[in-house]
Amino acid sequence: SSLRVVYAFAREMHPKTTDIFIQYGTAGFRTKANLLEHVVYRMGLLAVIRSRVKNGRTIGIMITASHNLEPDNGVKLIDPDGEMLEQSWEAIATKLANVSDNDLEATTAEIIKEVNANMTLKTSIFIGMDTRYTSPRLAQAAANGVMALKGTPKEFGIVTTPMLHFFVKCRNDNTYGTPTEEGYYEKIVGAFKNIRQKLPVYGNYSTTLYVDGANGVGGKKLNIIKKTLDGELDLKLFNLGGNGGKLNLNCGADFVKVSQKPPVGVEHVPMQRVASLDGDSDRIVYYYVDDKDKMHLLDGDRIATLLASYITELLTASEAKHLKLGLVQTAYANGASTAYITQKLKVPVTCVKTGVKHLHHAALSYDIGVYFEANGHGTVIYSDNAKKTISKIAEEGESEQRKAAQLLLNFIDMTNETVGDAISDLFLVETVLCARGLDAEQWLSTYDDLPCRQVKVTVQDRNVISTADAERVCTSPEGLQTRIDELVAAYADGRAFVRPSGTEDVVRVYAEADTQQSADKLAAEVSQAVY
Ligand code: 16G
Ligand code: ZN
Repeated sequence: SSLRVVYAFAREMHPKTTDIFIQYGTAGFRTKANLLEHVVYRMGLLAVIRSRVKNGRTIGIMITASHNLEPDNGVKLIDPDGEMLEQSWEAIATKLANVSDNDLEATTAEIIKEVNANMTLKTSIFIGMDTRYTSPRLAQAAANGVMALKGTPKEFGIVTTPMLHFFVKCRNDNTYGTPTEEGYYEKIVGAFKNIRQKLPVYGNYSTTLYVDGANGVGGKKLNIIKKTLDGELDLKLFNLGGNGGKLNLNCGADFVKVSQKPPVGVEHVPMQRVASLDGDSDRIVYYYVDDKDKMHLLDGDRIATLLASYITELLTASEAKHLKLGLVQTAYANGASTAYITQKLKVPVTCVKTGVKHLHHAALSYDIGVYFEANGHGTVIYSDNAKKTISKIAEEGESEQRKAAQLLLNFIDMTNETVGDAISDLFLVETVLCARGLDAEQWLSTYDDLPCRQVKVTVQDRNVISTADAERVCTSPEGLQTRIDELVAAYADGRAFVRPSGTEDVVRVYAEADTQQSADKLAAEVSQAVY
């Protein structure tokens, strides 16, 4: 049969050359790039099957290893509404990725039967990639997999991860936008310009923004956007991948957040706010360096509180207060941010397990759900009911109400609701800072973060650690949680937890306390207990 030819082709073109087991983790498959070609080819096959289970709606394949260093790469699938692949399919993906070349044909047939895919449906698969030198070859393997099952691949070349999510969503729901890079700029940057016309610059807000592009794709795209801006924002871009700058190396959002140090490659002007993106541009954190050379971090928690408080203000002004706004965080959220949100902003908070899919899912239960990981991945999602209500007020409300609702509509358009998006989030943050006339120091002064420390511990088998209650409680090995409780009890404002990483073979330890010294010490003690 023609499928026979397909599998013979796979063996020749994209053979499985390793016996190392690979798992579809928190953000897809991720490992050394040279171990991935057969995996990506097979994800091409799986994307077509997935699309045919979804009535031929478009599925996305993104080639990226996000904030990891250059030698790594990865692949993840995007579901029709621009969301992460449905969790129940992760096991199917893992199975398909690990079978031998000899068993590929039978396993593919089995999966098709199991999920009941109608293989006669026409299907198009969107493929995007980050800037890694191994990405084009992997994107080609994905396209070959798609064609092998008679799907039509559409390659977008180098795009940010959130752009590909946006394209997939638009392709399946044209009311959301146009599935092209231009369509993305038109919607998101267009809304930003629109809102700037309504909210003039005032107070301490300055339109100058420095950006650390992590030598990845996000900076390159901001360079395109920069040319279309007309004084609304004066972007000064660093780490764009030239001058020998290496992807994510000592720069980018993950480096800044975890090491609590400013990135290399960025010119530092005291008090100047800087936005730092990660390698595929789905994370963003802000920071500034003060006149004593001390760095101050404004992480995902800060961005979440800033956005939530502004949306609340607009909801009140538009008298749409009955819409329920809520915030979703993980255990990594700084305790001070949670206290601020619940006590000062009076916004309900849900805590979930690490990983965007968990946050996104929990955010769906609010009319307006703001979700952010402390590491800078997050967005805002609006229910149909919320959008309808706000649109109606924007048309029919009293003058002041109408104005607020119209701003809110622009705010919604600026938001990439499919997934956390550094570029979209950057425009959202800049809008709120401008609306409130804030500089970075004032933004930081909203509340005081508790000093914290993150470390990783290498153990023989990270899977001996299990957790419950959104990773805040360690349920095995026995006795570890009791030990952590004892250690924590010795510190003022102490809190700590351990969890197995979903992306690396390590155990992660997080600790916070009233001073940096204490947080560091607590983290070290808990690490010791993990060994
Ligand atoms: C992935 C997740 C990110 C999470 C991180 C945790 C997505 C798109 N990305 O990068 O949300 O914070 O994993 O990594 O879900 P860890 O399990 O190694 O700590
Ligand atoms: Zn990323």
